[in-house]
Amino acid sequence: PVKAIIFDLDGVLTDTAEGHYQAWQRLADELDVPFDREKNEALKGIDRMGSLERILADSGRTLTEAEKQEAATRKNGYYQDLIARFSPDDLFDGVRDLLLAAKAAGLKLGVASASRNAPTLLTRLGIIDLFDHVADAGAIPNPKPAPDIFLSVAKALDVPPPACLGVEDSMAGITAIKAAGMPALGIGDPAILTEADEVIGHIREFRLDRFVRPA
Ligand code: B16
Ligand code: MG
Repeated sequence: PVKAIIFDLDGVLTDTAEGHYQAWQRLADELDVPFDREKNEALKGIDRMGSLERILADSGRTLTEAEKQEAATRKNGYYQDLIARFSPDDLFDGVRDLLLAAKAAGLKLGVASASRNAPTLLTRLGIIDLFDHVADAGAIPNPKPAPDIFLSVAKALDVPPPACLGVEDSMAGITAIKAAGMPALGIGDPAILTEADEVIGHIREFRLDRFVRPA
C-alpha cells in the first residue's frame, strides 16, 4: 500500500509547464535557434542548464560557458515574470482538496521538482505548508531522468520507495520514478508517458481511494 505521494510540480500541481515553454521559445527565437512545442515536450522535467544544452545541441549552435550562463539566466527572468502573479487561484482544480484528503488519510506528502523556483512557487500557491518535504533541486547530484530526486524525497519522508507513489507529467520524470523503484502515475497523454503504470488526463481525475485503504 501507498504510504506517501511524491508530486512533481510544473505541469502536475499548476500550469507552469506552459510558462517554461513560452520562456524557452522566447529565448530560442532571440538566439535564432529552432524550437517548438514538440521539442519542448522532451525538456519537461529537465533542469535549466540541461534544457539549454539540448536546445543548442539540436541546433548545432555552440555558446561559451559565460554565454550559456547568460542565456539560462535570461530564460529564468522571462519565466519569473510569467509566474510573478501566481496565487492560490492558479492551482489546478482539485489539488488542494486532494492534498488535504491525502493528509487526512495519513499519507506523507513530498515534492520532487527539478525547478529551483519550486519553493517560491509553492509559497505563492499557498500549499507549501501541506508538504512534509520539498526537494532542494540545487542539492541533488543527478537530475531527472536519474532517480536521485525521488529517492532523496523518499528518504526525507522515511518511507521505502516501493510505498511512494510518484506523480509526473514528463517523460524524464516518469523514467526517474521507475528507476527509483516506485509506482508511477502519469498526468497527460498515455501515448507519450508510456513507462507510467497508469496515466490520467488531469490531476482532478486522481482517485485517492484507488491507492489507499479506506479508513
Ligand atoms: P527552473 P518539474 C521542471 O520542473 C520543469 O518541468 C522544467 O521544464 C524546468 O526546466 C525545470 O523544472 C527547471 O526549472 O529553471 O525553474 O529551475 O516539472 O520537475 O517540477
Ligand atoms: Mg513537470
